[in-house]
Amino acid sequence: MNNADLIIATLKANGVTRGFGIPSGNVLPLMEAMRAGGIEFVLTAHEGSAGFAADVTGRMTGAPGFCLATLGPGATNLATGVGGAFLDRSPMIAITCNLNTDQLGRRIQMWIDHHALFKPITKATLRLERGCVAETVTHAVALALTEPKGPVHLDLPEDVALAATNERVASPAQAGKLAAASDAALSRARELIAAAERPIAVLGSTAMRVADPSLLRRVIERHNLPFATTTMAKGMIDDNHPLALGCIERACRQVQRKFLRSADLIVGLGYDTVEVEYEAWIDDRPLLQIDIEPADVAPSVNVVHQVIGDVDSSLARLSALPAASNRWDKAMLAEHRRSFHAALRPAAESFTAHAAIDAVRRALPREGVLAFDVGAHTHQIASQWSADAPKTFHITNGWSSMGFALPSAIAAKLARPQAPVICLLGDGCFQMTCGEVATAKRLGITLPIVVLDDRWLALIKVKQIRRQLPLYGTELQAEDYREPPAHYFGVPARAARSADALEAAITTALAAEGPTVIEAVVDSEHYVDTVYD
Ligand SMILES: Cc1ncc(C[n+]2csc(CCOP(=O)(O)OP(=O)(O)O)c2C)c(N)n1
Ligand SMILES: [Mg+2]
Repeated sequence: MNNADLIIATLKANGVTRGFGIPSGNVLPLMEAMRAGGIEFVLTAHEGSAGFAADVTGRMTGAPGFCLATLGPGATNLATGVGGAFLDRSPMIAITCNLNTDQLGRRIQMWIDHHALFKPITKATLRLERGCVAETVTHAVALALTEPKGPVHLDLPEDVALAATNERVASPAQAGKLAAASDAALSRARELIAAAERPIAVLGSTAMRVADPSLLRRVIERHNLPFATTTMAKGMIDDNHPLALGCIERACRQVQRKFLRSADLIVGLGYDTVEVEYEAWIDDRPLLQIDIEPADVAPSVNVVHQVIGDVDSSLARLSALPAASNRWDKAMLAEHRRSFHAALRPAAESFTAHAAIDAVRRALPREGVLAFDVGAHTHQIASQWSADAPKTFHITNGWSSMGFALPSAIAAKLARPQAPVICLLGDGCFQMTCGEVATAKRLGITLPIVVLDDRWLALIKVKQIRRQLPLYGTELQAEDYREPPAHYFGVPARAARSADALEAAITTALAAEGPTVIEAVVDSEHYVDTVYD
């Protein structure tokens, strides 16, 4: 056994089943160990995509996602995906395969200091050295899985990869466990909730990672707490729940802000400010914060109490404390949902982006998974979509990088082959990442790839309009979209110019053997009203 075999055996013992990346000569020892050791290597078109795919694999499987790249430009490309796992807190092992040890630090083709590169975007960046490889990999896995979860980078010189080893595969890593919050902190939290007349809970991206999502629902129902979510927390409790208020700080955010400000207590439940700062929307409302760490807040935020510790433990105990009551009634909440959803869908004669998004929702079965991308469409999708189950709604909102949707959809489909999965992305994101259409083709996965063809980097166009700047440099294409090509890399492409045509095309694509590109030619003018209102 060489060290590359040992690394792969150790990752396998920790539940890793596949890794995403692009090889070079220096990567071949690790890839060969993957082939022989039974961890699937998935070739992507860009290392950034490998990072995003690993991020979503980590979110969906519970084991760290795994991505690998060569040195220098492979590492810098990979960094875009690794940064996502860092800010969005997904467990990940990212390995760069380097020159031989005696070449490190010299002026040699492709070499840069990987540890300096990865330091600001990982929980740790470690060098793999002979004699302590199993220990280092096991430590890296434990660290990646310990809250706050995140990426750990490992640098593997080629001579180390190829060196024979006597080390044994270590037993699976034990993730560290956060201390539980005190009982006193929880009873004070319960007192505040019980004293409030109009409390509202806001679920955020820490809540997305709780081990037992049903605890969130138990707390909400126990204390009759209306709840809103951030973009990433959608689906943790059914969006159609009678206490649901919908997503905040996305399309029609002013409607949501107004409602939130009618609360006399905001309960941040696993709310991570990386998605949006409290001060953006909370005004002077008192904040009860329940999370793994004290929130980063501006001095203006009125934090009245904090319950800091393992969130599963806090939720379990809060849901067992005596039920609180308040003045909310379900009819009021239902009326709020109705008016919010009406505002999101301004009437138009044309085929609007919002109508396209509703068509995608209708075509995707309830248990289906959506992976989507970053742009004005993100705002519209986040507010409009109804997510019914945990881990069915994948986006990056901490990192917010374009190019997330397609590799994430691929990873989601590989992680849950039985689930219908749809990729939904803007035309700008498609241009950035369309090489991954070939990846989906090679994998032979059923995957409708729905592109919202609005001819603009619409989010930035909206910002130009808001700032009264001329539209400059944000138009992707001056002429109207024509028919799409017959195929991209052998993947059939279709156009959809109405909601019905889109729904039908997706239904067909979900029954096809491989991926399908569906270009929805939409009018996104309404973003000027609905996005950043
Ligand atoms: C890697 C990266 N580059 C730039 C941005 C800034 N940005 C955010 S959204 C966006 C436009 C995306 O365009 P498109 O995919 O067409 O979506 P639309 O806004 O039209 O819905 C840009 C350039 C980003 N978030 N990530
Ligand atoms: Mg666009």
